[in-house]
Amino acid sequence: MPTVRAEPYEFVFQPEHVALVIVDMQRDFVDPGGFGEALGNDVSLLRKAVAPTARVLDAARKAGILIIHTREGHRPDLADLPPSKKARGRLATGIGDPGPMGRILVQGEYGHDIIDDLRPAAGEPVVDKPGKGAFYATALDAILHSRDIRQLIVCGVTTEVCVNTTVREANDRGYDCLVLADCVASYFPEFQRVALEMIKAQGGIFGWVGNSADLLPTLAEAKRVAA
Ligand code: C5J
Repeated sequence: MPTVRAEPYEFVFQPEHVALVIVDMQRDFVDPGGFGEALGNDVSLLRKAVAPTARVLDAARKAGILIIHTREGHRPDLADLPPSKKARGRLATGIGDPGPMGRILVQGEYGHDIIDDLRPAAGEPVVDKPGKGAFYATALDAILHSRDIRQLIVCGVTTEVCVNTTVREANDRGYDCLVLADCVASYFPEFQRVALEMIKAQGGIFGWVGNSADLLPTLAEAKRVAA
């Protein structure tokens, strides 16, 4: 079985049971001029994860492994937006309101969609999620079960919010997660560091932390085995 260098110890890679999950690489979080920037965040910190994630996405496609994209957002009628989430932050312009890229975090709006650099290909499931975790109120677990997936390679934003919540949900459901440190990002450098520490602490209490450079040769090898 191929292994990938990771912490707290090497990740044993099972090509036939692995999926790539790219969390919430949406314009409203990542692109200049979106909701994230309107909130005062420096989106260049998030954009650092785009190029390495694009390389992993390309390699995963070539290897033929399952690729899942997620998007945080809500129905246009906001029926799935909890009042608590709407009220949080006391924002003058918040979820559901007209924002710089359309209604903020509303399905079908320009800002809600995935950035051009990581656009899903035909056949790659896109999971729309109303919460921070990708398993809550979605079909993700069913999609993974139907393909006999047991391991997740995780990229996306933000490390301490939707990535961490998704990894914890996955861990409780029995999935092994390898989080790629250079393919996840936070608006807050300290949160990036600590969120990754939390995943790999205590013998990998929530999973493994590696990086794309160590995974890419294994993905290329997986392709050769499958070919
Ligand atoms: C946030 C996310 N940060 N995708 N969403 O609200 O992490």
